[in-house]
Amino acid sequence: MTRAMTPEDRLERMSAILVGARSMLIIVQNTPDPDAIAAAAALRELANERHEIACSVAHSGAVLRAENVALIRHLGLNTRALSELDLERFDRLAMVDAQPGAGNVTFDPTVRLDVVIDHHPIRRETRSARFTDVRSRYGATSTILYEYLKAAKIEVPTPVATAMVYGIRSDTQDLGRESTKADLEAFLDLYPLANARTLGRIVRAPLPRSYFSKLRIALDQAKVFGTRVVSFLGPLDSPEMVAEAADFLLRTENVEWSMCLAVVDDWLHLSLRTISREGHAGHVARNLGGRPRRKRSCAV
Ligand SMILES: [Mn+2]
Repeated sequence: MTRAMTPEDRLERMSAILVGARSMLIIVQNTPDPDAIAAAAALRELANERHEIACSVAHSGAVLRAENVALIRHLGLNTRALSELDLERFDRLAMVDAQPGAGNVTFDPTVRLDVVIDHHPIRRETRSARFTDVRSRYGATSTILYEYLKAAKIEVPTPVATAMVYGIRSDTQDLGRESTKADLEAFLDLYPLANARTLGRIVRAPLPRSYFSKLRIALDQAKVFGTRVVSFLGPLDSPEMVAEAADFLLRTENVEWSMCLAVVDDWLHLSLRTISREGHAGHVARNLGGRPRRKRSCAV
């Protein structure tokens, strides 16, 4: 019988892939959320401290949510546009909190990645990566990365700890949903290292007035059908309110599913949320998208 892999085993396996590199590009989903941003910062910390690898973080879309903009600024992360980068210039390519071929990341899945660390269900394209650690049981990728930092005995700097606490909190809805013992342990270890006041400022980052006018449209247009609430926001200049309104409307009494839609630059953006454990909102959203005849996008 083979012994289960320990965090130290995993660290050594990943280190074997990273050793000798001078530079690494860390790729995250098109519109990175707090967990993706924190996981990228944590991998950068590990690669930096343990291997002296200079890291860049890249994604394809724009970061629009005020909280995420504030988090990136706090970390001093210089995020780059993936399409403007020559991947050949980096010694290593990593992806965190996403996988090649997934709908939320615009990335050629035939490009071989060196490292993939994620907590979504494993994808076929991921298996060609040189090192993969995909644990779909986990509530957050930040939790997985924390195990590496701990195994490497790296003292997590305050901004990174603050980001990781936020990443775990937001992906698990304050540890109330889809979280495991590992998420709670990582949270409890990281919380004393984080800056709670800074986190409070990030979570409640100032919102532009346009946020409230879009929220008003979402609320005005919301229609409840039994246990479902649907809102079509019409044409918008940016898509972030689609997901925010879907989150917000899911709190409607007796509602189990929320769906918001908007048209941005000829793309139909759709966000689907459910409180149902068997709901599989991701699968449903993909089926709704159907075959792309015209431009479409699924922001799940
Ligand atoms: Mn995540």
